[in-house]
Amino acid sequence: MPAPTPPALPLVPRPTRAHARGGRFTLDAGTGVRVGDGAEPAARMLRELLAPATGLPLPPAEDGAVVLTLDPALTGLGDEGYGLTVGPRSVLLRAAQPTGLLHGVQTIRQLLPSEALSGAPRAGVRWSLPCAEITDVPRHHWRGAMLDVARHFQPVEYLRRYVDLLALHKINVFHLHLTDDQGWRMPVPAYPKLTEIGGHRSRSPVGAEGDAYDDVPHGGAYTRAELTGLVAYAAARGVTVVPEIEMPGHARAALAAYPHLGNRPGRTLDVWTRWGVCDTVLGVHDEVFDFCRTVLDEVMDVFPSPSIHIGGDEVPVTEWATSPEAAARVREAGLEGPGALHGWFLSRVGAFLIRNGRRPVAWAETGADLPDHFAVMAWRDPAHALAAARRGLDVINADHRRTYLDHPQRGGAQELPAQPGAVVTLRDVHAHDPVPEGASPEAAAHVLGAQAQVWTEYATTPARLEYLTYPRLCALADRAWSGPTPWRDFRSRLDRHLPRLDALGVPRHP
Ligand code: TNX
Repeated sequence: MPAPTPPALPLVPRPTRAHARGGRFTLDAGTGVRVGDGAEPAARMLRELLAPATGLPLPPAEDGAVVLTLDPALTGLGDEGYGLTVGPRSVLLRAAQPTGLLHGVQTIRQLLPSEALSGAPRAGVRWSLPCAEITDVPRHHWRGAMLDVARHFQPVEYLRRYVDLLALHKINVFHLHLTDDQGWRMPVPAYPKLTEIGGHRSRSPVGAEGDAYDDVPHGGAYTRAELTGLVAYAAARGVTVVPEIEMPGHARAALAAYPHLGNRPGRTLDVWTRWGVCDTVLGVHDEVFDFCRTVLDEVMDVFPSPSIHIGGDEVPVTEWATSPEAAARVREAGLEGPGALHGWFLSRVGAFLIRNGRRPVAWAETGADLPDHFAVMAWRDPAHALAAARRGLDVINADHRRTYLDHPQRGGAQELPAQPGAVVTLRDVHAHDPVPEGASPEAAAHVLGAQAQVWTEYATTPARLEYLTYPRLCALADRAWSGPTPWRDFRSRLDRHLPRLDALGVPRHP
């Protein structure tokens, strides 16, 4: 009789290679962890993640049945890969780099009964995992999720939970959209009014028509200590926080605080109370670049991320086209017209970041007006990602039709308020190939990965954010870590993953 096919391992994202073996390994009060050099952070994370539900102490022990080791010679595993062998009497987790161990710990967690993810003690559960042999290396290095805390502010405690959920899915970039027309959330000591004034708006639109308001003031800002704490918290979970400061557009909150940075001397502005694209943009005079450098110095001080996002999207030239100062700048820089100030502005600020050892990232179309050292976050059209990669720019594929989780996940009145516009289904997200169709191997090598976006015009609370984020982010994580997986395979793994989200109390979309 042929041996029964072992059940597929219900992991999200799907590992590169995984074989279930017969039998199970059980963790109990006596299980110890043998912790190799450099594996302490992973051991700590394993203990912290499992303690609330299981109460297991998992103490360090020389003869522990759970073994965590770092071996830099395992170069095939790269910076983030890991190997996991679960036998009836031992669990062996190996990686070349510490981040690989962290990802492996998330896999161990997913292999346990879903109750293991609960935040409260669960009695009467046998904490066992199936025997298996797994080798797992991510397909893409940038597996991101962007959260917009400018349109609706969320406290830092919530951002930590958001990071926890990203780490569960091996998402390694948390892109924090810190500023926009409707709010500035990061303190900069040299410009205190950015948060004092720019951190508050008098009201917000209600409904999608844009002509009704709630008359409820909205505001908030982080402290520097909260942000540095978040960076450390995320790093301990294998997640890099990539900050974004929007310029030269989506900057109305900054202009409300410091009107002299704009294009109309003497004008005062409010922090914007509408959604959409705002005509008011930063000016192009020298003080503006002093401001950008000072802000970005503080940003680099708080965020060690190799990449710094400087916005760049949706910049109307209305004001530049009629500003004498902008006209003078166009002449002096030998530009074709005010439209060329966009690329000129971003190149200048980008060059400053590069001099400081960071890589500028921008929401851009083809990147045609950006110098080579930029990474492009392509969002508007799939053709843009291809054009940018062909030009030799690094690309993060954030195609709005596949990755904008602020859009509803299905049509119909049963949905919570979401961005008006196209529906982005779970299947759309799962079908999102970070590598654009038609890319040569050279162009494909410039695709860093994919990212999901949660803009928050309509996502006012953590519950709404999570309803929009899950389970669609599971699909993005699968695609970005594993590459293409058959839809039905993904669906069946997801069905067994949803109880984990439920155990974590995620108010996900059904
Ligand atoms: C476009 S995509 C924007 C955001 C909005 C979003 C709504 C991009 C870089 N800009 O300002 O929040 O659409 O879906």
